[in-house]
Amino acid sequence: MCIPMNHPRRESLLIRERLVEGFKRGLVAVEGLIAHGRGECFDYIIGEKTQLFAIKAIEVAVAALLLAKYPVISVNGNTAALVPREIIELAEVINAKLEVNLFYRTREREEAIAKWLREHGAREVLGIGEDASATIPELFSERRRVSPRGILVADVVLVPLEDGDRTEALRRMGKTVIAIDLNPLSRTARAANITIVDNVVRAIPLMIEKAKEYKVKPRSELEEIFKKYDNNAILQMALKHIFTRLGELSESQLILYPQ
Ligand code: PTJ
Repeated sequence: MCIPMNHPRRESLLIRERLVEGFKRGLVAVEGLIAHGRGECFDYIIGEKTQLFAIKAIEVAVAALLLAKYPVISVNGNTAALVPREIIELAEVINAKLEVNLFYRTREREEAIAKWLREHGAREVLGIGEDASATIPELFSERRRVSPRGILVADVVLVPLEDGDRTEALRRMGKTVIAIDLNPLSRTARAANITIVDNVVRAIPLMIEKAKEYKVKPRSELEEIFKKYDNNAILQMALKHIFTRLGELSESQLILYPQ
């Protein structure tokens, strides 16, 4: 698909194309295309830029990941299609494991995602086939199947683009959950310990940058950053931003051309 260089929605359309390409490669579930549309809508409303509430959450998320004994990044179809190189780099910088975990799990798709990640430089990808032999208690979706070397034993789990019930189940297991979700009202966003309300394509590169910066900080400083955090305040900030932005827009000139 050729998108003209001067198309006013070029960036957004290019991201959409990555999803479509991922779908054609067997990485993205058909439902993943719908989920992306929901995300696009929230991104439009937020202003398609990383806002302060996301930056604050990113800082704390990175501190939590660097403090973790056993951090794991959970990868689904959309994340693999949108930011394959970036999640691998993030995993390397913070020394985390990568685990494929799918809501619409099929053997073909988990293997296609693992292959895709390996082609992008991943050395180890957990959660494929028999490796997903452990179970998250009280969870009935396919997401319950996890690796005993990965999410099962992780203390901090990063879940980009999640569906809420697993976040809640992981919290019940005592894990720290970091979500990236453009919808500040989703169950995932509300159940996570730390919610980054931003597009995964912007959030992950910023997390890599922050992780490189924070890696040299003493643990005590990272602990201080983590301890002070209030996720409810961050979600409130995100909603207030949407509210204010829509309020301002509703009083501005919206038509592009005079009648
Ligand atoms: O690959 P699978 O089988 O694990 O399936 C993945 C999807 C995303 C289809 C599955 O987890 C799902 O159905 O998710 P939901 O319940 O639709 O939730 C996805 C959330 O991610 C929604 O709140 C969207 O607003 C949000 N979202 C969509 N695209 C992005 C996003 N958040 C951040 N960045 C995005 N690019």
